[in-house]
Amino acid sequence: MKTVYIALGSNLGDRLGNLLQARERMQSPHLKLKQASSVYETGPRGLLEQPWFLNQVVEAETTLYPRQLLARLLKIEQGMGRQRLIPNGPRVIDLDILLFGNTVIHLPGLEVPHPRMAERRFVLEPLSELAPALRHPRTGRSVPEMLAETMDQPVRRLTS
Ligand code: PH2
Ligand code: MG
Ligand code: MG
Repeated sequence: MKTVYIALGSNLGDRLGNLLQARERMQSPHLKLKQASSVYETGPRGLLEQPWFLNQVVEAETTLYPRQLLARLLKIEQGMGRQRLIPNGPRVIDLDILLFGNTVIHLPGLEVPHPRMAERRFVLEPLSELAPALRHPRTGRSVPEMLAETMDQPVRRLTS
């Protein structure tokens, strides 16, 4: 059994509904969602000319192997109608494995920890709610330490 952190993002259609639906679809005996962060509205990174995102992070426990978990997440993205047109472009739902226990993985199509998590406030802000004491398995840096360097990126916590 491993503790995993998964990032959710949506900037097309009913963004809040998409996050909710993805959480419902992820939940299973092999992937038990334990905690969900607040939802944040966040300025687009990478490709700037696209709608703002809603982002959230969930903590889950899983008996799946990393490859199996990735396949599950991609299948949920597909089932929710995700089209891959432009890299980093607008999407109904994006489900990214951030951390898989303390495991470091370099495989084609699967890099864990997520290679860009340390520079993304839209990941670190929600992650800091769930696991402030957690450290990056490769660099050893804490979440608050990484977060402090991203404070110029616009995010707004939604009140629920
Ligand atoms: N995802 C990206 C690229 N840029 N920007 C925000 N604010 N939120 C995202 O989830 C996001 C992004 C690629 O996956
Ligand atoms: Mg992503
Ligand atoms: Mg992705």
